[in-house]
Amino acid sequence: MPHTHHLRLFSAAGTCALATHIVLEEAGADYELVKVDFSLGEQGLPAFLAINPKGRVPALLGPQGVLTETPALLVYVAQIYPAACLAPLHDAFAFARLQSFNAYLCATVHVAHAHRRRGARWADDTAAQAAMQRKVAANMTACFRLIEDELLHGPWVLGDDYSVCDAYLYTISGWLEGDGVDLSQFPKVSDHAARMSRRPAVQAAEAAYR
Ligand SMILES: N[C@@H](CCC(=O)N[C@@H](CS)C(=O)NCC(=O)O)C(=O)O
Repeated sequence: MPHTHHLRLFSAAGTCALATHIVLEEAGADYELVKVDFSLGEQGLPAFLAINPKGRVPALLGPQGVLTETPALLVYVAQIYPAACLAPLHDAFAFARLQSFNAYLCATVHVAHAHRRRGARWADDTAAQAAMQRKVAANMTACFRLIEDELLHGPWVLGDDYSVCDAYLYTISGWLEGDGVDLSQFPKVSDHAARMSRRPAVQAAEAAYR
């Protein structure tokens, strides 16, 4: 089947949208990058809200409409580019494991991280926001202890086969230093990040923000 999926990825530097960006590069997808400038608050302006009323990146615009939420985008790209082998598409249990890993990053780990700079989502009281910030390093450490010991099978997240989970893990593990977490306590995650950073797809995606 010919690829007729011209895609536009709405992304911003230093965000979770890097995961989808890496996966589009891995797939050799036909896409263009649209950068949303957070320093100008573009994510909250009407032009972007017309694309994604959530005011967040990533958003992926394709021929059938806009998709949001990283786990959905990652699986979508893996499914429309099956030849790239970015997900175990024909093994229900392995595919559920992939979804489970991505759901954990999206709903638990990313949200734990967001308490550092986005505490205003949960409390107006500045003292409460500061208290949430002080929990970030401990919560991220606990999340990555679980990833290191239980979830990252090695060498890739799902074991021998590289998948979209790896791009997502790499993206979020890149936030640890800024969150005050020493990555050296997680040797498998550190080694994973080092291997990821050498992949041409990762280098191409990262270069787009420099
Ligand atoms: N659950 C969403 C989270 C998206 C999200 O929160 N993106 C952040 C960047 S990492 C964002 O756009 N923040 C803009 C803002 O809060 O104004 C996903 O996984 O895609």
